[in-house]
Parts: sequence; structure tokens; C-alpha cells
Amino acid sequence: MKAVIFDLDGVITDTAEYHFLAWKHIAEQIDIPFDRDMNERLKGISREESLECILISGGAETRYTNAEKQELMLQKNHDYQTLISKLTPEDLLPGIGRLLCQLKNENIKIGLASSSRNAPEILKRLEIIDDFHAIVDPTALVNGKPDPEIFLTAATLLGVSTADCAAIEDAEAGISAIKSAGMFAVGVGQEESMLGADLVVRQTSDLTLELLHGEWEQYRIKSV
Ligand code: B16
Ligand code: MG
Repeated sequence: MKAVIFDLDGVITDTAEYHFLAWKHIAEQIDIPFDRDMNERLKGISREESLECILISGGAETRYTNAEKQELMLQKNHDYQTLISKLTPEDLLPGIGRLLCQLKNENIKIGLASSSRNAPEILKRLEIIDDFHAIVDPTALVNGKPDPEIFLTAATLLGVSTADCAAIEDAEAGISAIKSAGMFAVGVGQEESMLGADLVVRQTSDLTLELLHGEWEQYRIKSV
């Protein structure tokens, strides 16, 4: 294992709650019901795809022009940025600071594969941006998760072969993307929503380098 590639939202910090609040505000304005189940479906997908999902769920997919959709996304992002401006290093999910230290001590490269355009700002606020050897720019990609492009790009930026990478995700679309990239997939969450993952942990506090190394060894043995 020469590199570990992290998803951001739901793995490094719990910004899913802030996405929820910001989308809920928009959904209320346009009279579309929006709840936490719906928010689950938006995990890992882009801002544009998220808006489309919300509009489709409310039967409003043809109600807005492209310019109006841009305006709704601008408003959502404005609300979201106000919420994330309060993030501090205390908002790192449990165990993540320890795992980053362990990876640095072992000279294992660290990458970020987040669909969020706000990712660099969030890493700065969490005071961990300098730990990352590569951060993929999602605006430079053609396809979002579950396409493997974001993880393949991270491996290229890190200069590590995909077979030597592990990647950690909390969303189904992300696990599919990791597996299509040919990497060792670690899921954070309920086993049933992490189908295809090579290792599933219930919470980030269970993520240790010792566990990753142990499961990685088993995985390599099985795949030869
Ligand atoms: P933004 P991840 C994703 O982050 C979120 O899970 C998803 O809900 C969001 O729509 C997407 O980022 C885009 O975020 O609007 O900030 O560009 O899980 O890939 O780290
Ligand atoms: Mg995520």
C-alpha cells in the first residue's frame, strides 16, 4: 500500500449535514419536499446532479431554465459556504487525525478525491491541507463518481499505480468508482450500503493503519 486516497464529505469531516441544510433551504423556496433520505442520495454526486435529483423528485425537471438553475446552485453554495466558514480542526471526524499521522510516519502518500469544489477551503479550515500530496480538481474531470476518473486522476497525481492504492469512501457511488479504478476499497458506514467494498468500518474511529495493513494483506493474497 503506497497511497491512501480519501473522500472528503463523510470521511474526513461531516459536511453532509451542511449540504443537507443548504439544499433544504433551496427546496423549501421552490416547494419541493426534502428530507434526510433524499440527502443520502446526493452523497458524492456533483452540485448539478444534486439539483437535478431534487427537481426530478418534485416533478419539476422542466420548471427552470438553465440560468435559473445556475442561480439556485449559486444560492445553495452561498449558504453552504456560510456554514463551512465555521469549521475548525475540532470538526475532523474521530480517528482521521491519527490515521493521517500514521500514514505520514510510514511515508504513505495521501490524496484527496472529493467531488466538492469547496474541498481545498475545507481542508484549510481543518488545518490538514499540507498533509495532502495531491488534491484532484473536480472541475477538470469529465465524469463524476461512480466513474473511476477521480480516483485514477488521484493515483496519477500521486505517481502511484492503482494496484498500490487504497481509497476510503462513505457513498455507494464512491465505492463503485474505487472498485472500477482497480483499488482496495474501504467503506465507512452500514455494511448493506457499502456493497463491493473490500473492508467496511462502522465509523471513522475504527480506521487505523494497522487495520488497513492487515486487510490489505488478505486482499492481496486473495487477488493473486
Ligand atoms: P460542492 P465528496 C461531495 O463531496 C458531496 O458528498 C456531495 O453531496 C456534493 O454535492 C459534492 O461534493 C459537490 O460539492 O457543491 O461543494 O462542489 O463526498 O465527494 O467529498
Ligand atoms: Mg463522501
